[in-house]
Formats: sequence, structure tokens, C-alpha cells
Amino acid sequence: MSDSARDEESSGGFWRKLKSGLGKTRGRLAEGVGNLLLGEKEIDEEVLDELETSLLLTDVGVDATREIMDTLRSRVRRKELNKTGALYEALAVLLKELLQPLAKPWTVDARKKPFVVFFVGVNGVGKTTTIGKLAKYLQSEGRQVMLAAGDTFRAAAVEQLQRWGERNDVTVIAQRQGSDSASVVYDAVQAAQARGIDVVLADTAGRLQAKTNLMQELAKIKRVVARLDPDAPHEVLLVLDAGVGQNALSQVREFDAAVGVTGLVVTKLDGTAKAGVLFAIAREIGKPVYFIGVGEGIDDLRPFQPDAFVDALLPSLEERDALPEDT
Ligand SMILES: Nc1nc2c(ncn2[C@@H]2O[C@H](COP(=O)(O)OP(=O)(O)O)[C@@H](O)[C@H]2O)c(=O)[nH]1
Ligand SMILES: [Mg+2]
Repeated sequence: MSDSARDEESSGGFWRKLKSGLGKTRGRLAEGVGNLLLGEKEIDEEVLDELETSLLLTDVGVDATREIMDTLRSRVRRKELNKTGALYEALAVLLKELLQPLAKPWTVDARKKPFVVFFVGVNGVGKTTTIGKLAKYLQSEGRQVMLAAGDTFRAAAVEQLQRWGERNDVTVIAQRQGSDSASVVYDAVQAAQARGIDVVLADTAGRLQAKTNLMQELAKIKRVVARLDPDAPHEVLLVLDAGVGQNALSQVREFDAAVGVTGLVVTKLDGTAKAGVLFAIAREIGKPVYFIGVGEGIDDLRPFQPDAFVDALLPSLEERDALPEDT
């Protein structure tokens, strides 16, 4: 198989996974948009109200929902939209536009060597797993990767990262549990400089005894690493679990205030009916979503593409018939 054929096959696999992963959100959305799918029905208040409710139920959020509904209602008033089928299509276009600002391609600046990326976020959101997946992704682009086990709070966290290191055959810089995470990340960046490594992915703790400690700790890691490279870290990625819905917004604000978040990774879009939170993020947070996760496997991470995301949520009529059950 050629490389491009393999790429197509695996991204086709991801597309299927995205569609089945978003099944819960799509199902909840369908409770409100089901009417729209009848196509040739007149648009009345009931149709619009049901749509509004289902947007709220998938965690699109009050403000983004209001914005979407205001636009659609005014187009209905102006008779630009008459039938429910047209409303469905207009909704899909609107949702794609809303997500567009989040779609900034992830790039590694090869002049920054090593390119240092911090992963921050509360416990259990998927930081360590995302690092494992991203290590493979970067290697497939031909980059040399090193991992830093900066979550020294739990022994299991270090072991988990080491397992991902073994799977990807990349070096993991670690110290024992309870050691200073700033010194672990410092060691990793120093080792990467010495060995000519392209990218350092640094794990961090999501929980300490007290929350103020955590934020201070993260700020300290940043300061310490800047001694080796004043531009580092080059990215600070906040990992968010889509399942927390609207709470994701306060997590962004809190981590951003402490360490200056440069981009987001939204995980666990599979298995939640709250994937609509991406629209709230688009409206409220001016930060790119570089990657999304739709499963625990090493290939279940991909760059975020708004059009594919909306197509998976609001498939055309013909496509709907071919989709896995909405459960
Ligand atoms: N279903 C699903 N599970 C995920 C995803 N990302 C991570 N997980 C799981 O979430 C749990 C916590 O992940 P972990 O990386 O340890 O989170 P951390 O505490 O932020 O490092 C693990 O069981 C992961 O396998 C995802 O995109 N989808
Ligand atoms: Mg972890």
C-alpha cells in the first residue's frame, strides 16, 4: 500500500469513528432537528423552539444558541428560508462558520529546536493519552520526539507516560514520584537540546493538594524552562474533556490566567452528548482547537476540521440512513 493510500484509509477510519463517536450528540440534536428533516414542512415557531432546545441540550450554550437562533429567525422572517429542509441546510452552514475561527493548523516551527509543548488541564481529561497519540502523529511526520513526565504527583502517571514512550519507541525523561516537576521538564529540554530532538511533549499534573499550588507549579515550570530557551514553551495546550460541557469554559479561563494557554485539545467527543460545547468555545474563547480525540486508541486523535465535525453532527438525509444507530 502506498503512503497516501494508507493515509486515506486511516483518515477514512477516523471519519467513521468521528461519525459514530458523535452519535450521542447527533442523537440528542436529532430530537430537535428531526422535524427539519421532513424537508418540505413549513417553518413555524414550534420547529424553531425545538431546534433551540436541542442546541441547548447539547451544550452549545446560551449565548451561542441565541446568536444562531437570531440569525435563523431573521432569515425566516425575511422569507429567505421557507421550508424546514432549507433551515436544516442553513443551520449546517451557520455552524461551520461559527467553528471556522477555531481551525488553525497545528504547526511545529522547525527553527525552534526543540519545539517545547506543555500539556495542562485538570486530572483525567486525557493529557497523558493525548501526548501518547501526538507522539505517534509527530513521528509519522518524520519528527524526533521526547516526552517529559512532569506529572510527578502520582507514580501511576509516570508509568502511564512510560508505557506510551515504549509504544512509540521514544525516550521518556522521568524522575521518581514526588520530585520537582519543573526539574523534570528542565532535564528533558536540556537532553533534547543535546540530542537534537525536534519536539518535547511535557506532561503536567492536573491535581495537587491545593488548586493555587497547581497554578503556581505550572507557572514555575514555565519560568524554569525559559532559562534554557527564552521562547519556550512554544505551545501550551489545554486539554479539555468534552463531557464536562459548559464547565470547559471556566477551565480555559483559569488555566489561561495562570500559564497563558495557546491552544486547545478537546478529548472524549465519543461517548458524550455534549459535543456542542465546541460552539460555545468558538463563541467565548479566542483560541484554536488544534486536535480532537474520539477514543482511547493511538490513532484516535486528529486535527480539528470544522466542516467534517458539522457534517458528522448534521449529515445530509441520504447520509443519515447510512449512519450507525443514534444512541
Ligand atoms: N473515550 C475516550 N477516552 C479517552 C480519550 N482521551 C483519553 N481518554 C481516557 O481518559 C482517561 C484519562 O486519560 P489520561 O490521559 O490519563 O488523563 P490525564 O489525567 O489528563 O493525563 C483514560 O482512561 C484515557 O484512556 C478520548 O478521546 N476518548
Ligand atoms: Mg496524566
